[in-house]
Amino acid sequence: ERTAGAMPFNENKAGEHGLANGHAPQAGAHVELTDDTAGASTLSETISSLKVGESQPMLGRNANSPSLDAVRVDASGQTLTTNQGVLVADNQNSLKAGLRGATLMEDFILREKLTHFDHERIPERVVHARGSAAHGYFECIESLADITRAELFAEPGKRTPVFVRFSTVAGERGSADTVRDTRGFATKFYTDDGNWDLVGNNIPVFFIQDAMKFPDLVHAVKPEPHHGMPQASSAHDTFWDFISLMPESIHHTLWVMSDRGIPRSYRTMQGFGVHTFRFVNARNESVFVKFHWLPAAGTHSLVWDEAAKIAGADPDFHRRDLWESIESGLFPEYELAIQVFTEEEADQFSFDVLDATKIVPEELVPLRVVGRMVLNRNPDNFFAETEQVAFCTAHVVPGIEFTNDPLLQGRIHSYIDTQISRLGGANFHEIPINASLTEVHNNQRDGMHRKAIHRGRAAYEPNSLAGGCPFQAGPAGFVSFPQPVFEDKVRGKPEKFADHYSQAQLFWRSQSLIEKNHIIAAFRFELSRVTVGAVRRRMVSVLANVDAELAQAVATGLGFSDMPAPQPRALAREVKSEVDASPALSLFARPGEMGAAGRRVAVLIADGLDLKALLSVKQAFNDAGIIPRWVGARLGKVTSTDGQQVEVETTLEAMPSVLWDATVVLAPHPQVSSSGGMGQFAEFLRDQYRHCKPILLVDWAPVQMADLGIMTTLPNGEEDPGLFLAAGADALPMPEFVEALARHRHFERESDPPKV
Ligand code: HDE
Repeated sequence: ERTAGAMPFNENKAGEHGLANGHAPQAGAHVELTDDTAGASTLSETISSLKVGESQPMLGRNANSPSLDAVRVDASGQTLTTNQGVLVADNQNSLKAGLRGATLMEDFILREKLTHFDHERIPERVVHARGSAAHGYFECIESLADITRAELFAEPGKRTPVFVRFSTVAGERGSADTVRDTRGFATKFYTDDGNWDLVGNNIPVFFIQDAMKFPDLVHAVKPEPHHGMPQASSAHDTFWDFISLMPESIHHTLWVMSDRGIPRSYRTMQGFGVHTFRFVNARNESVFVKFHWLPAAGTHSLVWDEAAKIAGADPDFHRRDLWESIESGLFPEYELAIQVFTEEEADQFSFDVLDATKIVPEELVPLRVVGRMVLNRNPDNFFAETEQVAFCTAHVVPGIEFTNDPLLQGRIHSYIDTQISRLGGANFHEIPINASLTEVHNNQRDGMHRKAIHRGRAAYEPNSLAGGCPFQAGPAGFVSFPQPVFEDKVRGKPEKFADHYSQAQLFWRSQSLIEKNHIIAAFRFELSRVTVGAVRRRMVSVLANVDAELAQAVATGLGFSDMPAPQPRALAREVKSEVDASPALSLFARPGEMGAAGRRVAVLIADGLDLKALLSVKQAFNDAGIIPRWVGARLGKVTSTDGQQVEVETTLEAMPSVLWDATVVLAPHPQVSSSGGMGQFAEFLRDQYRHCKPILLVDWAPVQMADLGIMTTLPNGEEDPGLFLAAGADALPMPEFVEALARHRHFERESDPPKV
């Protein structure tokens, strides 16, 4: 029975059951968050590893754009309102005809809340749906005024705000980060002359040559339409059916089957503009240009078994890595390099520079580093910024122009078009993350969600009623390069486009043995998932045109009893590349200048750990910018040999082996086994070993490792350069271990199939 004034069921919700005085909910109380580590008495307070990735991005003025600052909202200390600004008294209960009665139509507060919720989702991007982004700046380090009038390249030291979004191509918005795929690398430069979007990828060539084929490609790689599978994977029939019938795609396919398709981090992959673009200077002279992003952290990748396991252990692996490195102050950095050549030079190349399935080898036209980009701030809100950002290849500024690349020409249309449906109308440029820093003045008006309030009555040009404003800029504005055009209207391709193999061969020849083995294994995996035998054979017949050994190895891997004949080529004559091999195409060509900084190391602890060793490890890692965490079998505390307690920060279960770049085991074998987690410890170490990561074991005997199946020597009898055994805290080989970590992986121990 209800009695006025009786205690409500839930003390925190006084209005529940309508028992509060006169049905009036109490005024909300502001609750201060407490830090639950305050007052902690264990040693972890002083020796906890570097904590990164708190939920709130770093504060500070938005370095990018005042338009973002103007719309940043912070509800701290504020009272709840409706969208009309009316204070909400009760956010727990709908308005009812009596406590057990029906909800009233009149409840505009409930209806507003539900209606807004019902419309929270927008269509995801048709490709590149899964992505993560960051703010930062681009800094010019060499004036390019002689070749382009683009003002962001005008003088050394000039900084331009940027917003960069990285993505996978095929997966849906909630798919895993580490799947095998090309990665998007899209940069919006908020220049003083308007926005320039460089919408690139981490692979310098594309699958197809003509925009006409893009919907076919995407339909082939996306989940098959009848059952909606597989998610975020190219390992299925329709993809390989299409690819094996489209030999122009083989060059890109080799890249994505290489370890470039499974990067370690967005910080460790290159970016490419892919197409040939045009620079135009103030004298209206033009050169061709290709854009390259070179990561300061070097180019590093995962191994396939690891990537597949990470997809389960932490589908947000790359998103988290980007977020946490920015929060911890280890800002991702890239150099911008360009390749510049004239139209006359391009005409002499063995390939067509308008063909996006071809690179310009660095050995033919060297890279020139002209700027650097630093990503130093996480977005405040994923939806408002990362989801709503609209990259369009049509967004160019004076001095940067398109070429006739038929893929690029199609993109100029496609991106704006897709934003109109994705972002709900033609005014997406007004969404703060998309707004240019320069003022926008034109006679475009109205449409869904128009934000600008235009004054005056003349929305046409020419006009006299508004004094002719806004008036056209003439030569100060965007003037298209006057390229002569004098040919027949035609559907077709130039002859050089028909050479599908010479650059695929160049790529293959330029790979190290390790990389070649990984490519073979990737083809084997993907094609093993293909259920139609004829598609598998057709694909091998394409590979036979690239390299006989490659084709044979894949055929053997697929259990073929005979080799299919090479697929007939579109171009009968052999094309000789300008260079025999391009060392720059190897992933190992650019280890980066940051050493091991930013790598994550699991420090496995259990009772009986040596505290002195732990402190030395921590010091060495701090000095090298390496991020350690104390990992145990269970959360709680472990006791060191001298009776001190150390708090376990995460567990073998919560953060399994694949999430770490290396491991240090600080407790001796018997303690590790008795900590109750030996099964997980063994699995953890085996995966570290199998994925070729550095391992340091303190106070372990080789025989104890052998029990886990871990060899201390390589198959050829030499010492494993990534495996360290140390006797006690005074003998820790920290410089050597850090060096081994900087080498990233020790593929010398790899075997196919794996021994461990
Ligand atoms: Fe895209 N692409 N693309 N693409 N693309 C999109 O635009 C398209 C191509 C790339 O983080 C879409 O806003 C066509 C090459 C990136 O928001 C869409 C063709 C390259 C991103 C679209 C291509 C790219 C996209 C989907 C062939 C590397 C993500 C949603 C003519 C140079 C940008 C959207 C972001 C996104 C169309 C080919 C890179 C549908 C028609 C080549 C990085 O407009």
